[in-house]
Amino acid sequence: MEKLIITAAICGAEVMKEHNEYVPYTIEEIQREAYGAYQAGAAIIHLHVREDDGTPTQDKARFEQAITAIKEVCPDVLIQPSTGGTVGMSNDDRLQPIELNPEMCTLDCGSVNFGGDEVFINTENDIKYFAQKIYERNILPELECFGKMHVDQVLRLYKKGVIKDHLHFSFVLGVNGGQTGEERDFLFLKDSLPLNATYSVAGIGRYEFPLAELAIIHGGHVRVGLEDNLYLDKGVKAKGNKELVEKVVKLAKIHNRSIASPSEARQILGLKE
Ligand code: KMH
Ligand code: ZN
Repeated sequence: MEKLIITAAICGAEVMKEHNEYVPYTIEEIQREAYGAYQAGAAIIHLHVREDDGTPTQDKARFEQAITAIKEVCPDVLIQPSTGGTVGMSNDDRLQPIELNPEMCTLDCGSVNFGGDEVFINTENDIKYFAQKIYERNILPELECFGKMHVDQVLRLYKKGVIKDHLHFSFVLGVNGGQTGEERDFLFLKDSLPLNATYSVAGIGRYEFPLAELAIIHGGHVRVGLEDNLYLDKGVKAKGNKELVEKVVKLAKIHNRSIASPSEARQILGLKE
C-alpha cells in the first residue's frame, strides 16, 4: 500500500481559543503548531491564518508571513493554503493566497449548510472560477467534498475538462449540515472515485479518528487537526496539533502503514520536487 500522507489542519477559521487554547492565532503560534505537526509526521500543513486577535483573514501578506515562518522551521513541508476562508468572504478575497504560488491549495466543490443561517457557498460557477485561477498557476487543488454530491460535481467538471488530473479528493465528513462520517459514508465516497484518484479523509469532531483508521486500512490518506477536532480522546482536549498527528501515526503503525515524508507525498500526488 502507498505510504500514508498526513495533513495537519492546524488552525481553521471557525475554532477559537475559547474552544481549545492551542488554536493558533499569531504567526509564532502558527509556526509552533505547524512544527509540532511536522515533527510528529505531517507532510502537509492545511493553512488558514488569523489576525492576532483570532479574526480569520485571507490576507495575502498574512499568509506570506505564516508560510515564511513555517518554512523557517520545516523547509520541506508541503503547505496547502485554504481558499475556503470562512463563510461570507468574497471569491477574490478567498483566492488571495494563491498569488503566492503554493504547491497546493484547497478547492471547495459545493455548497454546504454550516448550521443556523450559515451557508458556505460554492456555486458551480464559483468552482469553475476557482479552478481556472488555480490551474492557471499550476497549483494542485485538493478537492474538498462535504458529501457525495460534491464528488459527483467534481466528476462532471472533470469530464468537461474544468477539473484536471491529478485528482486528489478530501472528504470532509461530519460537518453540521453535511454528510455524516459513518463507515458506510466513507465506503460510498471512496468507491465513487476513479481508480487514478487519491483521497484523504477529514472527520469532524468525534468522526476524526474512526475515519482516519478506515482511511489507513483502505489505502487512503488522513487529515487531522484542531480545525476539525479539538479532542484527543472523549473529554480530553488535545494539547496542540502534534498530539493529534501522533495518534494517527500510532494507528498507522497498528495497521502496518508507513508514513510519507513531504518528498514522498509529492511523489504520490504527482508534484515536482
Ligand atoms: N472554513 C470553512 C468555511 C477550506 O479550507 O477550503 C471552509 C474551509 C474549507 O475550511
Ligand atoms: Zn480549511
